[in-house]
Amino acid sequence: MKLLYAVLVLVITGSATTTIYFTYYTTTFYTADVSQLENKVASLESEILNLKSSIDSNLKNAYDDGYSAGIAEQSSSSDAFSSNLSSSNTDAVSTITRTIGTVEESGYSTDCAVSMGGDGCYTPVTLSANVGDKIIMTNTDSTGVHSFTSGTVNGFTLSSDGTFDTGILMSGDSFEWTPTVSGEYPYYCMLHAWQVGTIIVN
Ligand SMILES: [Cu+2]
Repeated sequence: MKLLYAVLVLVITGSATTTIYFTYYTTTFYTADVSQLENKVASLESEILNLKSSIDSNLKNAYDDGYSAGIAEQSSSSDAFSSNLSSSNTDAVSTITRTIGTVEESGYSTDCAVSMGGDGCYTPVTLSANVGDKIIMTNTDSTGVHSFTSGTVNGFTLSSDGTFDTGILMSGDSFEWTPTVSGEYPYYCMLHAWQVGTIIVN
């Protein structure tokens, strides 16, 4: 009977001890696990926050870069646009350059004069042009000096009208005139009264 009692006590004590130990063990590990998990969650949350902030920052940088690139693109294309615009404007008033020269030795002889049966002492003796054209008058006669003076000659009387006047041009010198009004513009050489020409502006 004593033995049975002792066994019973042993069994109960053992069981209790096991239970207590098991409970302690479980609780300890459970607590440690929870604590570990909590740490892990906190660490993940912090990681997520960092990632979020990094994404925000990258997005902002990308937006800023894109915005700058967009502005640069827009401004370069607007430059291109305005340069196209101005070049097409230039095209619209496209300047045609026309030239008139003086006939070789036209200062020494009246032979070139139309009135003397020649083709004219300026070449071409009659120039057709349009308003806005660039007309370049050049003394192409290597032997003398001449002028292109707008106006008329009556005998030896020179009447300049002031529309244009190159003044005396040495051989090779040029003068540029752009007509702004259509009409017929006679001109002459102030040094050689037989030397006359006409510019017809349409
Ligand atoms: Cu002349």
